[in-house]
Amino acid sequence: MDIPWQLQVLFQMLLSWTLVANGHLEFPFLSLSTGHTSSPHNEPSDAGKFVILPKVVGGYSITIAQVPFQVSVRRRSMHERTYGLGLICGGALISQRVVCSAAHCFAVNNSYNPVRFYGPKLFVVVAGSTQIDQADRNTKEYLVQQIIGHSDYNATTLENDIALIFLNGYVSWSSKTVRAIPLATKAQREGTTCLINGWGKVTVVGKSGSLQQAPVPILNPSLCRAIYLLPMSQLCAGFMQGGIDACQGDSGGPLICDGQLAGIISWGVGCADPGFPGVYTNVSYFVDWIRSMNATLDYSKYLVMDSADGRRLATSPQRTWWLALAFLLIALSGG
Ligand code: 4AZ
Repeated sequence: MDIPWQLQVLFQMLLSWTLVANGHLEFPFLSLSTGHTSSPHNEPSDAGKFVILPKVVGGYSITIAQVPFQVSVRRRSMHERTYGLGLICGGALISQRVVCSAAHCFAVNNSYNPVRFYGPKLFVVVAGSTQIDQADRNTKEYLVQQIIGHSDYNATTLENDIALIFLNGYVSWSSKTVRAIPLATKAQREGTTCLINGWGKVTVVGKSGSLQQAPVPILNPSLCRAIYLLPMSQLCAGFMQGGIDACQGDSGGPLICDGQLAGIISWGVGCADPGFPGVYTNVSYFVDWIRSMNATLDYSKYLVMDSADGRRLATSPQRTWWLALAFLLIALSGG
């Protein structure tokens, strides 16, 4: 039986009150921790008390072949030093050159409005990989030509938390583990079970090196408004009882409903805590924005990167020159 949203709101209010009273409610941005830190969360003496821990997101391992549009966005300097390090956010391929992700992943300073976005050279995008720290022959890596963060991205409310990553190269569809996902053009119905993926935190201490997935139902917009004061450009999904949710490091990744990109993992209070579902950018609200931004992109342009260490990168111009030279030498010595 479905619980009416009004009852869920009542439950939510009671729960929030209990959490605040016990000092377990923390907002990532407002830091509303009540400061009752004297009661240690993990002590055996807490047994029997109502204690909410940041907990396992509650997903399961999948392979990239199941979600071939999923990419990771990484800090280039760390990635080039140690493969697997530098995860910033997730993202979803929506065309051969465009990844859709969250604006907050690229914001220079997330506490000032209007926000500025980092330049493209700081990032790499990795597609076709199940493990964050292992590349195989299906793994493709791309430098970034341009980051387009939404100009009305609000670092306080996280409204308009959407960004397009224009890749410095075309994604080939030759690999079965790299594909684009279509955009959802219509709002999702409440109760639709959607999927989230990511390499983000699975426990309070650890990220998963292996791609995780979890199902989350779309919640009633009035319930989302009551919990988080969400506008139409955001939606919330998950379980009021907690246990399954996106978490830090998953942001920017896709919320997939009926095989379409319906949301972008954006924020929430904690992870998988009862009463606080995940908040997502409502992609159907931004389809016109995505199309108009895509129309501004110059598809003939490629950044020439200045790093000497382009060996891992599929689009490295250095590698192309070395290959050309090698072929020339072989041809000359053979003839
Ligand atoms: C984050 O920090 C984040 N539980 C993403 C999603 C959620 C919380 C935090 C939702 O990237």
